[in-house]
Amino acid sequence: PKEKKRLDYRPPEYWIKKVDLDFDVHKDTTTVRSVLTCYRNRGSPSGADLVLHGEDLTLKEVKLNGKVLSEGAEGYGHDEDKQLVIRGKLLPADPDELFKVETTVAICPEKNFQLSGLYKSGGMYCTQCEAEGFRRITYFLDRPDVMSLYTVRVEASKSEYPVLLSNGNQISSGDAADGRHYASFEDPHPKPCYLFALVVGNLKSIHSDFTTTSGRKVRLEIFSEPHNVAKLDWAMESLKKAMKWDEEKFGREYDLDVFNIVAVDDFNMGAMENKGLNVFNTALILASPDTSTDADYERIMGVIAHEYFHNWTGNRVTCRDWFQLTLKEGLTVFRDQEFSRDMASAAVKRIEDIIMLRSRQFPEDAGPMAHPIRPESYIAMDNFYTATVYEKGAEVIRMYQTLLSKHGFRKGMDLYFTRHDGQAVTCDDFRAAMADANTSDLKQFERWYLQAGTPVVTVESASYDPSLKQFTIVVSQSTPATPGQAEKHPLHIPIKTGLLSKATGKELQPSMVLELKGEKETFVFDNVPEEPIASILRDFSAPCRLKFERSPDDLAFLMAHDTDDFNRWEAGQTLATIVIKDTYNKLSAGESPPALPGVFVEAWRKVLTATDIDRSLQTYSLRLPDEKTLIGEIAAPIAPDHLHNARQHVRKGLVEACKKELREVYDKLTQEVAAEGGVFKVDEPSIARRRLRNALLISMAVLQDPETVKLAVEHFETGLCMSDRISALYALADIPVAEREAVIQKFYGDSKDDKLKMCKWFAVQAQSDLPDTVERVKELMKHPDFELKNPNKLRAVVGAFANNNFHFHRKDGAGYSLVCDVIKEVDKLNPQMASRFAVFLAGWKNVEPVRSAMMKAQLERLRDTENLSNDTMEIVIKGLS
Ligand code: B3K
Ligand code: ZN
Repeated sequence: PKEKKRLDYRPPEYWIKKVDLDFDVHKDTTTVRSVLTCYRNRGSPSGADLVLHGEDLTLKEVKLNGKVLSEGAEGYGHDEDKQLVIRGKLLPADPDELFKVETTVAICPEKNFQLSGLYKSGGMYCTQCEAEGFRRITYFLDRPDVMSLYTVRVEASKSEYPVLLSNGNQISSGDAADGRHYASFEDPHPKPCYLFALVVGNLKSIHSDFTTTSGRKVRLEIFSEPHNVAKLDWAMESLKKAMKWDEEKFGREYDLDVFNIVAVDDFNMGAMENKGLNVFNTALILASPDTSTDADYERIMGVIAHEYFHNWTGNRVTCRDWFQLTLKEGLTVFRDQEFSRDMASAAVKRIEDIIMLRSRQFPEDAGPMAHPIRPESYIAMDNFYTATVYEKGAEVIRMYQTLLSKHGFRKGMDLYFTRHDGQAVTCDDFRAAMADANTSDLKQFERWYLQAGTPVVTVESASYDPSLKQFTIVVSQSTPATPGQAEKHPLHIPIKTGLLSKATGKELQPSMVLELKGEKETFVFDNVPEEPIASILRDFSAPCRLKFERSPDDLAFLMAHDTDDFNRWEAGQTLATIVIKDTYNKLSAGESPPALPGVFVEAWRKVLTATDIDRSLQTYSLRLPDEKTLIGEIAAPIAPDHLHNARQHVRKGLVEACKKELREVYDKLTQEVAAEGGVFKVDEPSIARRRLRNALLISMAVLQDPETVKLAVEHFETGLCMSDRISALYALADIPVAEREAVIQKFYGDSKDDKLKMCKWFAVQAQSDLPDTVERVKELMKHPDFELKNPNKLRAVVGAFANNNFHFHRKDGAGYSLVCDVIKEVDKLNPQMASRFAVFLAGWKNVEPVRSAMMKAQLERLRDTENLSNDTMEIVIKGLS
C-alpha cells in the first residue's frame, strides 16, 4: 500500500467548476451519469493529463465536450491505480477555456458493505463520502480542495422510494415512466465532493422551522424509517438550540432554505455533516425514555450540534487536504463541547470530556498509532478519524482561547471566516488568523500540530517565602518519544493556576494563566499573604499529564476546597490513582494488597454524604479512574489482571467501609423519586439524581451480596427509563446468580424488536466480568439478532468486548484470537470497521511478555492474511514495526 505525505501536497492540475449528476436507481444497478465542467489550474502545465479517481465503478462511456471517447492513446485510459486518465493532448491549451467531461458508470449499492459511497441500509439508499467515498460513486477529483457547484437529478420507483433527497434546494420533481418519479436539486454553495449526499427511501419525517437573525426562514426536516418517527423530537429541539447558539456565540447563521437530517441504521460512525443534508447513525439521533439513557440524550444533542456547526467550520471553510482534518474536526468538537457546557453544567461536561480524552486519546498517544493532531502521513485516511485528531485537536483549539481570552478567540474566529469563507485551507491558516487578529506570536504553538505524544508537565518545586510574601513554582516539560519521532521540542503550554489559603480554603488570588514555553521555567507570585496550596492546570488548561507530588492530606484538602470544579474532581482522581497504583505494585510483587489509607476512605465518604454539591459532580467524584486511564499512570509493561484486581480491590474496600452510608443515600434518592410520583423527567436535577442513584447501585453491587442482588432486581423492575434499567443490568452483569440471567432475559424480551436496545443488551454482556465472558461473546455473535454487517451491533459486541480490558487480555489468549478472527471476517466486508478492532491488538508492546507475544502472533496472523485491506494493513504494519 502507498503512503501519502503531508509535505507532498500539490494543487490539482484541473479544477471542476460545476458538476451535474444524474442517478437512475434500479434494483442491483444504479447508473450514474456525471458531467464535469472543468478548466486547467493556471499553475499546471498545458497538456497535463486529467486523472480522475474511481473505485469499484463499471465504466460505460466517456465523452469529452459531447463526443464519445474511445479507450486508447487517442482517448481515455487507466493508470496503474485504475484511475481514469483523459489525455492532456485532448484538453484545451487555454486555461480559461471550459471543457466538459461526461462519464457514465454503473454501481451496485446493494453489494456495498463497506458503507462508503452509495449503499443500501435496510430499505433505503444513502451515501457516505468522507473521506474518499465519492470516487465510489463516480469518476472525480476526489480531494477536498476541489470545490464545485452541484446539480443532482435522481430517479427511482415512486411506490418503493417515495422520498428523494440531495443537498441544497429542490428545484423540480415529478413522475417518470414505469411508476417512477424524480427530483432535482441545486446547491448554491460550492463544496468539496466529500459533502455530497443522496438519500432514496421510504421515510417519514417531522418538520419545523427556524428564522435566522437576518430573517431567513429555514425549513427543518428530520427523516427516519416510519417505525422510528416518534423518536425524532429531541433531535429537532437540539437542532434549534444549536442554530441559535451558533448565532449568539459565533455570529454564524445558516445559509440555505432547508436543513434536512436522515437517520440510517447502518453507518460506520456517528453522523455526517453533508451540506444541508446530514446523515445520522440512528444510535445518535433516535431518543425516547424507553430506549435511550440520559447519556444518550446528551450525546445526541452534542452530535446534532456538532454536525450543524460543521456548516461553517468544515463546509463554508473546508480543509485543503486530509492532513488538515483537525482544522474542521478539532474546531468543531471544541464548538460542540462549548455548546454542551452552555446547555447543562459546564463543570460536568468538562469532566466527561477529560475522562474520554484520558481513556481514549492518551493511550493512542502512547501506542503504535501515535500521531500529531495533524498527521504527517497516512495509508488509509479513514484510520485517522481518531481521538487525537478530534479530542486532542479540540484541546488545542481550547488552548488558543485560554491564551487569547474568549474575546480574543472570537476575534480570531471572525477573521478566519472573513478571510477564508469559500476556501479550502490549512491549520496554519487558522493559526495565522488567531495570531493576526490578536497581534500575538503563535509561532511556537505550531508544535502542537507537529508533535505526537502526551506532554508531561512536572512541578519541580513549589515554595513559599514568608519574608518576601512570594510563592515560587518551578515547572518543567517533556514529551515522551513516539514512533518515528524520537526528539521532542518544548511546547507553548498554558497552565491555569490558582492559590488557595491553607487555613480557609479561600482563593488568595484569582486564577492566572502561566505560559510555559521553555523546558523549565520559574514562576513567581507576589503579594501572597500566607503559605498557599496551589491548584495547577485548572479546568485542564492543556492536554498534558501533570506530575506534582502532593501528600494525600493536601489532595483531600483540594477535594474539599478547590474553587475550580474540575480540579476538585481531579484531586480525588489523583488520590485514587495513587492508592490503586500502590495496590497494583503490591499485587505485581506477589504481595497481598495494602489496607486503604484512612484519608482516602474518609474523603470518599465525605463526598458520598455531602448534600451541598451538584449530584452529577458528586457521581463523578465517587467514580474511580477507569483501567484505560490507569494504564497511562503505570510503568509498562502492564499486567492487565493485576490492574483489574487492584482497581476492584479498592472499589470493594470503599464500598465495604461506607456500606451503610451508600444505602442511606441510595434510599433517600429512591424516596425522592417515589415522592414525585414516578414521573420521568429530563431536567438537570432529575438527570443528576438518576445519575447518582444508578451509580450508587452499581457501586454497591461490587459486594455481590444477596441484599444488593435483590435491590438491583427491584431497581430494574421499578426503573422509569432506560438509564435506570440498564444500570440495574450493569449492576447484575458481574454477579453469577439466577437473577442476573432472569433480568437479562426480561430485558431481551422488551428489546428484541428494537435494534438500539439490542445493542445495549449485547454490550452489557460483552463488558461483563464473569469468567466465561469470552465464550459468552462467541455465543452472542451467533445470536439471531446479531448482524456482522451492522456496525452498531458489531461495536456493541466486539467493540465492547475489546474494551473489556480484563477479558480481552485473558491469560490464555482467547480474547486475542476472538478479536483477530472477527477482524479477518469483517475485513472482507467493511475494512473501516475491521481496522478499528486491529488497533486493540496493535498495543502489544505495552503488555507483559507472555500476553504480549500472543498479541503479536495475532497481528502476524493478520499480516499474513491474503487480500487484507489497506485500512487494516496500515494498523498491522504500524503495530509490528
Ligand atoms: N466528518 C464525519 C466523519 C467522517 C468519517 C469518515 N471515515 C463526522 C464528523 O466528524 O462530524
Ligand atoms: Zn466532525
